[in-house]
Amino acid sequence: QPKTPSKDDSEFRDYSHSEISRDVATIKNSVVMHLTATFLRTPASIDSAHAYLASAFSVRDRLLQRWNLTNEYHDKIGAKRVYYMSLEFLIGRTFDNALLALGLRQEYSKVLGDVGFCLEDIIDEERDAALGNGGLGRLAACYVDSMACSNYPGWGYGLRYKYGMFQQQILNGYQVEAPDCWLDSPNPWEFPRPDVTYPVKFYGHLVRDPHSEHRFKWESNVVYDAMAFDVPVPGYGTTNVGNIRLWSCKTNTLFDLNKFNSGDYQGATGGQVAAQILTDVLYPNDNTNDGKELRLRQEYLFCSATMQDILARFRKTNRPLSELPDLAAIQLNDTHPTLGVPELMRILIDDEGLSWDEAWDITTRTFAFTNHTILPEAMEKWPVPMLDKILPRHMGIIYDINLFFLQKVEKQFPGDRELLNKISIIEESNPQQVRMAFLACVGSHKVNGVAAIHSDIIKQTIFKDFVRIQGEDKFINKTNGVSPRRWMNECNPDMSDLITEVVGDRSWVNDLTKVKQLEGKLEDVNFRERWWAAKQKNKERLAEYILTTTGIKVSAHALFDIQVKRIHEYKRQLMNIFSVIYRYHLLKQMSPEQREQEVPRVVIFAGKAASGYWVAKQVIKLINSVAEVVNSDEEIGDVLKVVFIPDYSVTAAEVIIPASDISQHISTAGTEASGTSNMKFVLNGGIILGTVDGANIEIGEEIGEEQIFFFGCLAHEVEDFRHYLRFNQPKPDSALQTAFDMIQRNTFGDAQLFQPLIDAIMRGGDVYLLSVDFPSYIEAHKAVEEAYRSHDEWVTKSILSVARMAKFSSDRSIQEYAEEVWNIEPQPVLNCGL
Ligand code: GPW
Repeated sequence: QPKTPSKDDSEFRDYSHSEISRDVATIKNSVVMHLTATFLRTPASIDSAHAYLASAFSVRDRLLQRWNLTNEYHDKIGAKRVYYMSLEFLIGRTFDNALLALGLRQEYSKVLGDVGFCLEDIIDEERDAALGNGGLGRLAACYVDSMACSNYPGWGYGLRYKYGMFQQQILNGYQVEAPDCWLDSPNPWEFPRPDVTYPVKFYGHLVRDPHSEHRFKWESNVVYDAMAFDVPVPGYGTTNVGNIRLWSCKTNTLFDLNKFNSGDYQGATGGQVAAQILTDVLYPNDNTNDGKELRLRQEYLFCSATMQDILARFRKTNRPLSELPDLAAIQLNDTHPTLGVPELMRILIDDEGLSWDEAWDITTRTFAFTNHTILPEAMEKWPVPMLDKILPRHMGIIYDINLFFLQKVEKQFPGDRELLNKISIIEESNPQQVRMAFLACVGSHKVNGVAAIHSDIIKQTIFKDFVRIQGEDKFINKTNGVSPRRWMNECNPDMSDLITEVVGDRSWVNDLTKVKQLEGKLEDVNFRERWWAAKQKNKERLAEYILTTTGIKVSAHALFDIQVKRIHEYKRQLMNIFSVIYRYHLLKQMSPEQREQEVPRVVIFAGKAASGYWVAKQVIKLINSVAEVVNSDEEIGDVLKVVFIPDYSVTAAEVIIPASDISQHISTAGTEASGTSNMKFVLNGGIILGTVDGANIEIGEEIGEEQIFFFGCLAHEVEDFRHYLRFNQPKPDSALQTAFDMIQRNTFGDAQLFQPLIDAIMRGGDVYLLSVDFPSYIEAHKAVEEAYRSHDEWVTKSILSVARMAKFSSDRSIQEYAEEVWNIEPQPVLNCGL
C-alpha cells in the first residue's frame, strides 16, 4: 500500500504550478540536461537525432506540467468531459506543433542554432505517429486538437499500435508495403502509465445469477492487460493541454517462476509474446471491413479498457451511477468502438448490480455515434457465432438490446413484420450477423453524418426506418472541419504571416472567422503579388520534395494539379489518370508551336492502397506506367509531367497541400461522406476541381460557385445511371475511348495488366460512373485552364476562397458537438485559482 505525504501539499503545489521560464539560457539548460542525462551524449557524440530527442523531451516537460494542471483543474471543478473513442488517431508529428502552441519556436531555434543545428532539420528527425488510415483518423486528431485549443475538457481514447500505417515503397511501379516501426526509437510524445492497467477477458462461459434475471457472472481464464500511454495534445495559446490515452496490450499471466527456475526462459514469458499481438498492428483498411477475428479482439480490448477507465474516474467523484451522463459524454468514431455500448451495460448490470432499465437509460444518455460512410463494403458486421465464442456475455446483451428494441417497435407499428426484419440488429443471414451501425444507433441518443449531403443521405437510406421510429431530432449533421493550427499556421508559414499582417495578430489561428478580413485586401496590388509569391514558394518547396522522393524534375511555374488521398475506386483516381492519358494524346497531335501555347501542368498523385485491394494497386501501377512514358517523352517536356509521390503521410501532406493550384476531389456523387483534404487545400489558397459530393458542396456554398469547378452527375441521379449500366453497355465518349485505345495499344507497357481496369467499366457495370462523368470532367479541366491563364482572376479566386473558409475550422465542428451533442462547456485553466 503506497504511503501519502504526512505534510500538507502546498510546497509541492507551489513548485509544480510555477511556469517554467522561457528564457533561452534555461531552455538550453534543459536541452543539455536531457542530452547528457536522458541520452548519454557528450559534445563529441551529439547528432541531429539526439538534438531532436533532447529538445523534444525538454518541450515535453513543459507540456506535462500543463497536462497535470489541466486534469487536476477539471477534476476539481467536476467538469463534464467528452471521450472521443476512435480506433484511429493519425497524429503525424508533434514537435513543431508543440513549439508553435507554446510560443517557443524562436527560442528553440536559437538554442539549436547555438550548438550548430538548424531547427528545420531537427524537426525532420521526428517520425509520424501514423495510427490511422486516412480521413477518419486524421479527423480524430484534429478534433482533440480543437478540444484542447478551445479549452473543452475532453480526451481521445485509442490504441497504441506497435506498427502504424505501413510505409509505401514503389518498386517497378507497384506498391510494396514495409512495416512502420515507429517505436524503434524513443517516443518523447507518450507517457507510459503502468499504474493505469486494466484486465480484459475473452472467451469463457457464463453463470446465471440465481437472484436476478439479467445478471451473469462471466468466467474466463483468458485475460489480457491493457496498459495506458498518454499522448499530450498541446493547446495553442492556452494553458490547457489535451490528452489521447492509448492502450497497449500485454499479458497478465503471471511470470512462470517454475519454468524460469527449470531454465525455460522462453516459456516463462511465453504469454507476453502471444499477448503482444492484440495491439501490434493497425488494420490498413480504409472504407472496407474485412471481418477478421483479430480485429474484433482489438476492438473489444479497446472498448473494455476505455469503459473501465472512464468508470474508474467517475467513481472517484462518489456520485451515483445514474449521474454518469452528467459527467461523461462518449462519442463513437464510426462503428469500430460500438462494443463500448454492451460493455458499459455489462459492467453496470453484472458488476454494479443495476437493473436493465437503469443501465440502458445511463448508456443511451452517454453515447452518441458518428457515421462516416454509406459504402456497403465498409459496413461493420460480425458473425454471431464469432461474437458468441469470443464475447459470450456481450452477445447475450446484444440479443436483449435487440429484443427490447423490437418489442417497442412492434408496439409502435403493430404487425409490421417486414419493418422488424429491416431494422433488426441481428441480420437473419446464414450465419446471423450483428449489424454494428444499428447497434450504435440504438445505443446512442444522437446520430450524425459528417457533411450536409451525407447526413441527408443516411436519413434516407441506412437509418430511414430509425428516423421514423426514433424521431427526426435524433439524426443530425455535423460538418467536418480541420485544424487551422496544423493545416495553415504550421504547414504554410508564408501565407500565415500574410494573414497575420492583415488581421493584426495571430489570433485568427484560434478564431478563423477573422480571415474574412482578407476580402478587404482584394484590390491591394502589392498584397496580391505577395499572396502569389507565397504560393510560388510553396510550389518550389514541393518541386524540391518531388525531386528527392522520385527523382523527377518538375517546373514550379507549371500548374500544379494534385490528387492525394487513399486509393479507392469510389475516389476515382482512375478517371484522373485516364484524363491524363487523353491530354497526352492531344499534346502528341499538336505541332511544337501549338504545344507552346498550352498551360504546362504537373499532375501529382499520392496515396496508399489497402494491402489486399488488388484493383487499387493496379491503379497505382497504371499511374506510374503513364508517368514513365510521359515524363521521358522529350517532345512533351515540361508541358506535362506526371508524378506519383510515394508514402503519403500527414507530414508529406503538409508539404504537398500548400503547393496546389488545383486539387481534385472527384468521387462519384453520394459516395464521399465529407472529405477533409478538400478543406485543407482551399484553406491554403488552392482551387477545387470536384464533384457535387461531400463537403465540396458546402465549400462551394461558402466561398461562392465562381471559386470552385464543379462537374459530374448529381447524387440523386446515380441510382438510375447504375441501374441503366447494369443492363446496358457503357458508351464511352471519344476522349475516354482514346484513353482505352492507347492503353490497349501497349503505349504504357503490357496492356494485359490494365485490361481489368477497363473491364470494370465496360463489362462490370461501371459502378462508379466514369463513363457517365468523363465528358463533363474534360470540360471542367478546360475551364480550369482558361481561368488559370488569367493570372488576375486566379489570385482573386484564391484570396476570396481563404477569406470565406471559416466554417471549415474543426473549432466550429467541436463547438457544435459540444453544444448540441455533448452538453459540455469550455473550462480554461487560466482562471483556475489553484
Ligand atoms: F468507413 N472515412 C475514412 F466510414 O477515412 F469508417 N475511413 C473509414 O474507414 C471510414 C470513413 C468509414 C472517411 C470518409 O471516407 C471521408 O469522406 C470523411 O471525410 C472522413 O472519414 C472523416 O469523416
